[in-house]
Amino acid sequence: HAAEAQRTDLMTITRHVLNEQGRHPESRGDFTILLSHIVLGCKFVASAVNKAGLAKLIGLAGDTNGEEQKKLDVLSNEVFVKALVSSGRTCVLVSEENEEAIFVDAPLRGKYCVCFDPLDGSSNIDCGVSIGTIFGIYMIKDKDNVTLDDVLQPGTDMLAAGYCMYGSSCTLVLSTGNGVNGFTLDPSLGEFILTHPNIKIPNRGKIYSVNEGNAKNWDAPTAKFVEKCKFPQDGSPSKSLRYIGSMVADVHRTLLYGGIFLYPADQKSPNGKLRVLYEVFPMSFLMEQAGGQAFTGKQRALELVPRKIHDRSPIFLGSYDDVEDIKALYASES
Ligand code: AHM
Ligand code: MG
Repeated sequence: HAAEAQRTDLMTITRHVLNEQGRHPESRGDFTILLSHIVLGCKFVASAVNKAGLAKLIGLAGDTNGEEQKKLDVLSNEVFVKALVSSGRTCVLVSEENEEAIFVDAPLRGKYCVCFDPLDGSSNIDCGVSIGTIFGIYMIKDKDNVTLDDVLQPGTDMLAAGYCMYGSSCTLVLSTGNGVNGFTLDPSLGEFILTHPNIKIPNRGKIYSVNEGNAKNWDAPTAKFVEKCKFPQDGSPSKSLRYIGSMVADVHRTLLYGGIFLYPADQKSPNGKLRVLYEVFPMSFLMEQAGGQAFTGKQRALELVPRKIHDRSPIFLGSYDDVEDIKALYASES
């Protein structure tokens, strides 16, 4: 029997984005360049995350010249800020790690704004649970007059969004507004290869994902929804609970298997926990592009207009029909 021929015709992420750009003859490759800098940041962080535990062990083993190990989230932020600025294609950057937006100096200024969480879920690092980088990309309105308003736009204005998950493998999921594609880092090549073309989320899922420890503070629709997941009254099977506490991993599973991810408002945090610009918007964009929905409890998540760069919002996202259910509960409430 013939051995399977070695596949050498690989669809790398760069090739994929160049192909997509072919559909826009007016584009001059700026987006491809920007993306290649984001990809470089992801590879750098992936390698740092892989070494994180080891560096600590070596440190414990008595490294005396004691340069203190930089915290991974701080390091990741530096990596992405440098990668984005040096691309020459960005003008405003919003990072979860920086209180103020970063305005890129004129000589390196380009037309894109990038909002990102360089290392989300970093409380999970020490136990080896998956963490990730999340990003959303906008275009400025007027290159000679760049203001904060260029990033305080509704999510519907985003051009592209994605995340990179640093887990048992390193996976980058991206949408440029034309569906969702997943790429896995081949460590031997150092390239992201298209492994999950045209991701579509199932219309209904069997999983709900929420921090149930907050249940005593939930509002009625959220409480009712979760109750129905556990004790369905319509004869449907009860759902499974999966909650990692790392948004990228929880959303990635939701995207591939279907189901719903919730970070609702509660009495203690009336706007929930997750940040609009670099958590809620990118993940909502991906969900819609994959055929799912994202809802805040009041409206379509992407139609929010953030007032401040670190604004938060409650979020319910995932399979189309599961999100319909929570929308119905909020509608009957009001
Ligand atoms: P972080 O930005 O401080 O890492 O927090 C964000 C994380 C998300 O990854 C995750 O969905 C959420 O916090 C979990 O919050 P909780 O521990 O309240 O369930
Ligand atoms: Mg975060």
